[in-house]
Amino acid sequence: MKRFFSILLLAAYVIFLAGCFRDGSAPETDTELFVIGFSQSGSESDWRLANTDSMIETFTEDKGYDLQMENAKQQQENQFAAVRSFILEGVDIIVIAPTMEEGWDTVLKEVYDAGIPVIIMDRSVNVWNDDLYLTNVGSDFLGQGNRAVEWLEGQTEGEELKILHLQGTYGTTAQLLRSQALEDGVSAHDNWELAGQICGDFTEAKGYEAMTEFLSENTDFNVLYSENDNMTFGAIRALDEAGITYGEGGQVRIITFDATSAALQLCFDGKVDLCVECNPLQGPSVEELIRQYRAGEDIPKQVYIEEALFTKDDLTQELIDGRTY
Ligand code: GZL
Repeated sequence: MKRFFSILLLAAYVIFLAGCFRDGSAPETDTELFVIGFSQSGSESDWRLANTDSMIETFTEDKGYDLQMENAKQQQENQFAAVRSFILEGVDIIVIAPTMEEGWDTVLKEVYDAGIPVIIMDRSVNVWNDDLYLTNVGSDFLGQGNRAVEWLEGQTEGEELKILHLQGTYGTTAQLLRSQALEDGVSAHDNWELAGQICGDFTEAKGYEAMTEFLSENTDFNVLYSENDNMTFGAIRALDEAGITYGEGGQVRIITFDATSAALQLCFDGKVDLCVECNPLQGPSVEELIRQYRAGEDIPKQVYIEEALFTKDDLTQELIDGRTY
């Protein structure tokens, strides 16, 4: 009789164990990867490609991460779809490099209700309640623009300035705040005026198209304030075709944002007057914030990345060659 109950007990134990692995998945172990759903806004610029590389190089499997990246091709709807797929997948955290600032309330509420934390990287989102995300790590875009305006003030004491404003993708934080800084600067100087405001969508091709179209009607400006390097590269091509000189001793001073190595080289060669750095290497900062979150530490709602200004005097060929983007 005892033998019978032993067999019965053993049978019950075997059935119990089978139930633990019903779905065939292994039990949770400390070797399980931390899954990051990353919605990248696009591939529009050298800056963006470097930003993507920084995330891929930081969140590797041998460091315990499973980085699942979706590229939105600069379309916010694609980001919403990616975020919703991350919710369904039950990732451990979602990182978003947003296209536009507006429009995020609904999908971030869905993430919030699913209990998944969100880190906003690079630009910002404008939502009714910032509890919908853990933190925003990125650039101080208004500070970038204000430093560019201060530099221009210092370079052109009292000169009559006609500024052509080449803007990035409308509605992105980088465009909104870099534009605000210039518009505030123009309002504060009676001897400054905007020769025009055109949009290059942060790409070289559209920067070239927008500049070419503008130059067909107006060449009366002496400053180009271009909201990223790739648009600047396109604009320079259009200036060359129009026979307009720029940079050191040229008709047009050029201010450009991002400080990619190609732009720094133009600055060092006297073709561009000011490079305003916008640091794309944000993977390590995001990783540190994730570490703080997993450790239950307090996290600031806004974290700014260190950035600088470069003129020709600040540059050496060695510095440029040593840049990673
Ligand atoms: C800045 C980023 C901007 C870059 C552009 O953080 O949002 O978008 O300045 C990029 O190069 O397209």
